[in-house]
Amino acid sequence: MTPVTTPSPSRRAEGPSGTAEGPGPEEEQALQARFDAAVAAEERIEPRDWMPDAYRATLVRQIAQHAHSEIIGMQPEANWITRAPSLRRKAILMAKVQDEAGHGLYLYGAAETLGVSRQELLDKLHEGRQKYSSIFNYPTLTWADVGAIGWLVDGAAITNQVPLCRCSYGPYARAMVRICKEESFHQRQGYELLLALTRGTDAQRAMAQDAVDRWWWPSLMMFGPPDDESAHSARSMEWKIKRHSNDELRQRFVDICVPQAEALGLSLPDPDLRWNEERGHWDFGAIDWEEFRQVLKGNGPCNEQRLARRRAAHENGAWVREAAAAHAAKHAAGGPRRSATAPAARSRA
Ligand code: BYC
Repeated sequence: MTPVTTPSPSRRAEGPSGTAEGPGPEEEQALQARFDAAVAAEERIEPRDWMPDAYRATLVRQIAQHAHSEIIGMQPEANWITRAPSLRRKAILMAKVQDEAGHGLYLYGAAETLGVSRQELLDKLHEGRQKYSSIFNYPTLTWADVGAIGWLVDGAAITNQVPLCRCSYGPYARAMVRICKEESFHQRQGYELLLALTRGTDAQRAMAQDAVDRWWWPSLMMFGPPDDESAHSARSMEWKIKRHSNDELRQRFVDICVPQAEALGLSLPDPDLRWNEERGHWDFGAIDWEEFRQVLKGNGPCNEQRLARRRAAHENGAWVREAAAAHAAKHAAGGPRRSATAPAARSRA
């Protein structure tokens, strides 16, 4: 990872000649030039550095969508916690679902460094004003879906997210390092689960194949629309938020999955899948972009259910937030007295 840079005063929002209204046009130009140079030099942009409004807005949009995806993504797999076939599988699945909650927290934290509050972002999610990943609007019909999600969905997530560890915005890049390590464990557990099924009975093999058949195409859609329809890619790549285009990462994912499917003894549901010697990549069939558009519009198989569940979870947790706020307020009021007694309390322990 590129070393983190300490913001120099000239990169800060309030420069030496800055006013309460912000920098004047000349100073703004200098700040923009400094920002461009920092991005070109692979330096990290940090929260207190000056940044263009559109860069900040793009980051808030992407990080918020990413955070929402992590917490909505807990639902399809949590559906199987009570029905996991063994204590070992249950413990693994619980740990994975908990990890996704943690990823959501790191990402909401990263978004907050850009001047938005978590509450504001959650309100937008609950009101359908911000998106989450299309993939979580599909149902988990059998136990094998847990394996297919781990192998394909987490596999796609890693392919997309490893380059985000080099994102130009420091807090997002650093959050991604830990997330990717955990996603890598998730991907392996999915692969191992499918391997166990494919080495099992005919019914287990059929269940694994059926899950892969249903999750393959939605996993390819996770990478976003094709490059020529991707509204944000060019700008995000200029700013080094994104390092590769949607189609590049999708191709990388297909190339990784084909040999893994062979090793699992499973087929991928695409008759057009063919090795292209000239390109050095696997060719694959046409993606149903109309399905993708419908899912984004809220018409996927589980959109309503996912949002309703999320809103209910938020409402049911109101008392925890209120209690935490009351606790914090109480301790803030009694802060100095508490710190004076703290050593004595420790020595009695
Ligand atoms: N689903 O210009 P584009 C996980 C939207 S979490 C829904 O290419 P961009 C996991 C896009 O937002 C997985 N919407 O956009 C969790 C934009 O709409 P707006 C989440 C999508 O941002 C738990 C419009 O389409 N990963 O893996 O340059 C358990 C045009 O697209 C989707 C991340 O969020 C989609 N699939 O590129 C297990 C990674 N694709 O905002 C696993 C971070 C596109 O204009 N995000 N849209 O209304 C990214 O890397 C990028 O945001 C994307 C899209 C590649 C997803």
